[in-house]
Amino acid sequence: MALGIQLLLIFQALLPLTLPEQSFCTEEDGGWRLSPYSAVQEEEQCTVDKVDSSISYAEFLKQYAYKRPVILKGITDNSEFRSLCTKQNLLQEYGDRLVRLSTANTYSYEKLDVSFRQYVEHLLKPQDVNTLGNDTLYFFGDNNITEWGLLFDKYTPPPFKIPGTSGAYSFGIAGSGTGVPFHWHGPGYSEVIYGRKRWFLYPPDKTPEFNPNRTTLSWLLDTYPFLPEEDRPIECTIRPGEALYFPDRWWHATLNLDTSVFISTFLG
Ligand SMILES: O=C(O)CCC(=O)C(=O)O
Repeated sequence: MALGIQLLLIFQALLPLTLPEQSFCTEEDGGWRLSPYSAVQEEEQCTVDKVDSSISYAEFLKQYAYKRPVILKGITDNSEFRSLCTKQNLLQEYGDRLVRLSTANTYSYEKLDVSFRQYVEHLLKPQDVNTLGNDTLYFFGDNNITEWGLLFDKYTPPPFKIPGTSGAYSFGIAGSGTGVPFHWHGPGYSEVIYGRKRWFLYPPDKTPEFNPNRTTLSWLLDTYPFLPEEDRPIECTIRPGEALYFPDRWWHATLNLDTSVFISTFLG
């Protein structure tokens, strides 16, 4: 690829994206969005199938459950859960509770316990492009079910289960530009309650090119633009009202385009 095109791709990826003004009222963003700019953009073309609530369970099992990712649109109503996840409400209910943060690298062994208020007021911020994943703290999962159970009871997961599995939740909140680099595990769903999350996926037999200690953001800027067409991931950005399903052992990496509140349902 010519150097000029490579520079243009990097420039485009860095170009701030102006969001529509209505996005900034607190009802729309639950009080979470910290900045009117997002450091990174949505993909040019979403390459994950999207289906609406007319899909049957039989069709889900046949077409997607064991074969490929899919985004289910409008399949559950989580408006009550969403109203409980505003910044003001969560700080009021959980501000003094401890949350466990993990580093945002593929093999994340470092953990840090801080109060939820300390996380929200001091650590929740946009990703610094020069900071490594193993030096970035991410709040996702490790949730104390006794403390967060009342909130999780109000969440309605996507209705389609994989036979022989049951669901376990991982809840998180993270700044724009943050995310988890490529990894894989069992099947599950991911939903954003506030914000947007860009997903990158590869089938189990196609190991992506990535550095496990670098952030998804640095992968997007340094690796993604130079991938030949056939090595590009399947990708899409999800927003509230959409649930992304990833099958067993599919590689995936995430990137929060805004400050995001999100929940995964792991089917194990
Ligand atoms: O939501 C995220 O940023 C991480 C989600 C993820 O990697 C997962 O659900 O396995």
